[in-house]
Amino acid sequence: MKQTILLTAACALLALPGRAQLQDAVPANPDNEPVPVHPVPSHRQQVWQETEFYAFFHYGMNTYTGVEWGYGNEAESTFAPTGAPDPEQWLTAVQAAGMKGGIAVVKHHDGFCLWPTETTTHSVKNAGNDYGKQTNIPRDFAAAAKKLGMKYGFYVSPWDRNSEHYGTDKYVSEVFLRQCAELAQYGTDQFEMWFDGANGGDGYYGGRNTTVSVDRETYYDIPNLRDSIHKVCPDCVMWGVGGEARWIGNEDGEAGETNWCTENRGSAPEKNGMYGSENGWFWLPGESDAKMTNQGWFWHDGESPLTAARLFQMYLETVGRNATLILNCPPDKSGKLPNATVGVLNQLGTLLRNRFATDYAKQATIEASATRAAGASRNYGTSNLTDDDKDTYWATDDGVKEATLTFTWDEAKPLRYVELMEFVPKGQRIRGFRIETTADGSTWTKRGGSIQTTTVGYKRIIPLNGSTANSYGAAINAKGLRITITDSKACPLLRKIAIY
Ligand code: FUL
Repeated sequence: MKQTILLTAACALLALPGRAQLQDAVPANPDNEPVPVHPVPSHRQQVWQETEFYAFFHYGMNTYTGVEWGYGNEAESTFAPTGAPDPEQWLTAVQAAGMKGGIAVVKHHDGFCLWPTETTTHSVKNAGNDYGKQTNIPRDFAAAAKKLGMKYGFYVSPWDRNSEHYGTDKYVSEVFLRQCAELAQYGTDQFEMWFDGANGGDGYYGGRNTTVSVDRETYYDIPNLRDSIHKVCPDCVMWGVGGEARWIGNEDGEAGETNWCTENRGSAPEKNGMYGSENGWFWLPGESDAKMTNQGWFWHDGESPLTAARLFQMYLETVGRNATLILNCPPDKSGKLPNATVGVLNQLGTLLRNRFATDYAKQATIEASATRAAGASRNYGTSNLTDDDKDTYWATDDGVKEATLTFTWDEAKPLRYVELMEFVPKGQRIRGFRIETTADGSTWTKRGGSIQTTTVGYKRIIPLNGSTANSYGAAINAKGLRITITDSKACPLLRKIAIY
């Protein structure tokens, strides 16, 4: 009955004389914009992906016990920093390396909370010294990030080996969800919450000393949690269990050369993490977590940082392969990053700045074999490739899935890298391309060695000499470089091309 009344009302509305005017007021597609290729990213996923390269800070009870996974029975007094933990020092050091933000572990699997939570006594409130008692990592981390103009987020472990309630509904509603809510008091502009996949197993559990198994898909009431977090923190991507970004699946800082931002949510991330799925139903971009030191996630005595050259290679194999890179930099017992770590982060920053200093695409004459017809207030010309505007892009007409972009210079330029970015708000499209250079203007040589030039996605960086490990060898001197898109799901849309 209700439906009949609604339908009748709708028919009456359609018959109103104003209807034709309404249609005229919204003409079809004045800007001749390409239709999206679904799935497409949400606004918060777009904002998140722009962060590209950020830090992980594993610091907490394990820093003082020397283990990677605390059992949950550690005395609170064991947390006794030898100085005041200093998130501003952490973030300043990673900013120098070119990182745009960071995620601080505020509770690991051992359950010890690095802020004065109301949900448990297992927190800094009962730490072993004054430095410990005054510690409040989420508060100081968020404040430092805001001061430095960086993004921030928190890692709060769903698995809690300390809580007597773990495994029951009470843990979820009165401990875990409340902890997530408490963290929002330190800032609602968090860009990512890390919900780790390690869940359930043996632990102290308030003295039960037992094994608890949970089904992580259902136990944490994730849809409800996701909705509640988004109401308070609208740009916060929920990683992992939260289902908004996927684990690349190795912890080596290596994404697949072919890497789709699309995935089927049911697929085990462990299986397909490096590559995504070309025909995935969800926008689920990859994040690669990796360590910048040679031991665990937490600081261990005798640990040393990897070289800046190795970290640069990780950057090429993650950010340069359509993934984000979250690089772990563990503070030591003083609550600060050691000098050796800070030194390597500085060197990495210098490498990134120097190697991507001069963008020769901006000095080139650019010709396209095809360009989409302009609309009333938007054009799709090649100047959009080099204007540093993330909202403009070069495109071809609908149905044109192959095209060549040719960059030429009067004088030869020393070239090493090509960076490509698709305009992903309308979906990831490109599935094949080729890069060639010419020294004399007539003979073209394929570049990139045996690297698969399949997907582009948000960002792809191709070392022209074909090696991510030794990408900064002799430059290729060229008077021309051309990129041929050989296959695309629909007309290709490129937001940026840079040539270094
Ligand atoms: C894993 C955890 O179990 C490790 O301890 C670490 O936090 C890493 C980033 O994620 O799943």
